Amino acid sequence: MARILVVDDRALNREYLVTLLGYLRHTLTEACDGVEALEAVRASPPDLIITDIDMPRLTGIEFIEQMQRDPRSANIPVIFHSATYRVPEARKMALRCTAAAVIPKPSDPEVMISAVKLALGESQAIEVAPPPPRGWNPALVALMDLQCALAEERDPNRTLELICNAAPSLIAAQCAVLGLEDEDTGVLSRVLVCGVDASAPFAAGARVPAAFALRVAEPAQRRVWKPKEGPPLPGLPPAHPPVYSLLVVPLAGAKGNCGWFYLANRDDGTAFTAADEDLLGLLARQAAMVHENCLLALRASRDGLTGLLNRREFDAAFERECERARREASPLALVLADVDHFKECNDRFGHASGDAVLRAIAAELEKSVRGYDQIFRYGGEEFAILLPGAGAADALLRAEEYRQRIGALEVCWDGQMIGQFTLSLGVVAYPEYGADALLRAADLALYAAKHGGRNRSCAAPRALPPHDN
Ligand code: GH3
Ligand code: MG
Ligand code: MG
Repeated sequence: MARILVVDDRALNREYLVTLLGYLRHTLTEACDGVEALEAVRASPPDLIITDIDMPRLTGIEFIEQMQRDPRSANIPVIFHSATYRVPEARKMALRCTAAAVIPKPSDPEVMISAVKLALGESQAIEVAPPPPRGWNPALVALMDLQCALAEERDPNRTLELICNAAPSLIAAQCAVLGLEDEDTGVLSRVLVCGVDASAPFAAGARVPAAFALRVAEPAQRRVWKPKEGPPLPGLPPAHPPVYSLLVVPLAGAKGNCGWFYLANRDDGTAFTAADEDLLGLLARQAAMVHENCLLALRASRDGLTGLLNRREFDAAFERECERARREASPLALVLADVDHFKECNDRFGHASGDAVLRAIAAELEKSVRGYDQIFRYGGEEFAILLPGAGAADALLRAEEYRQRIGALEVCWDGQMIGQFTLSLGVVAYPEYGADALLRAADLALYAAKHGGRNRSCAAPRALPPHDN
């Protein structure tokens, strides 16, 4: 029996295929995205791959492209098991794949079984994609399919990717580009692309050319078409692939435009229609809403002055990390850091200078924490650092490094040096202290550092007062 690799980011979809094909006595392995799938293929090439298209990290199309570049796996047959709105794109890709079939989700078990038999050379004829039920508009089916996928997606970044990736299939175009702009500076904060090289059109951190910005702003210029015999459309960045038909819409959020979304080169070579514009406008409104919600969530989790994660985020992360440490029986360290004699700075130079100092210290600390460690603004001039996997001795070394870096920091404000600052730090670790006692122990350690003369790191006392444990 054959070895079949099933690639899908949704467990339910994998389970369906594993159960269905398991009955036919095939041996099934699973991967939940393109990266995992590539690793699985390299470790042991299967006889057949059934892959989803929209997946995090590496899409099904990118996975197959990479896999086919390797001669050892170039001839493995592939079945795309794809959301309806990605089917046109998958069909294009299928033309380049070995013995590929494209089956829209949700798939009929019989259709899937015949596709597998055909791909494995066990049968000849196959009806791969049944026509959509009579009376149903395929574009409507595809749109409903996308809406279902969006409704299930919790990760806002993935939601934006889904919207961007769906657009060229829904409106039959060569490529889609979605740009998110910083609301204050107008600089591109993020660019998503589908069907075009990510580096080609617009780079994050750049500004769009004035002529393009005008198209976004002017409703009359949002749909343009030029005959293919003539020069392509002007006003796009120099590295942009040639464009003959363009449809661009703004991402209209509640507080104004937060970017734009365009499709280039309608598949049939004609101009984009008013209906295309309505549909892209609908997707753009959804993208704008997701983006705005994302910004709101980001703001709710960050401290306004320093930009560090705030106290509420600390409480949640602390609980999560304690739980993980307990479950995995791994250490977890907590460092509390308090700026020494900070009040004097406010008193001497004013509150605004104090704010600048806190920002500078926070930025330096943020640069100092490593890998999986997380820093939070715990209170006024206090910071908390969570170090998963670190024991007390390691954390004490890290605390000393924070202390030295802050001690070496020279803070200027309003053109004048307002001096150097020192930190007192309290260090504790699980499992020396139980999760319930960690915070109190860190407080006591910090207290010991203050009373020991400040500008130092102290470990927690060996035993807490009895009522704390
Ligand atoms: P110690 O070495 O004992 O920690 O002395 P300290 O002066 O740092 O401690 P204290 O608790 O007496 O004072 C903390 C000061 O931090 C008082 C408060 O106004 C100031 N502070 C807290 N949050 C902020 C802030 O966001 N901006 C500014 N400018 N000051 C703040
Ligand atoms: Mg202080
Ligand atoms: Mg304090």
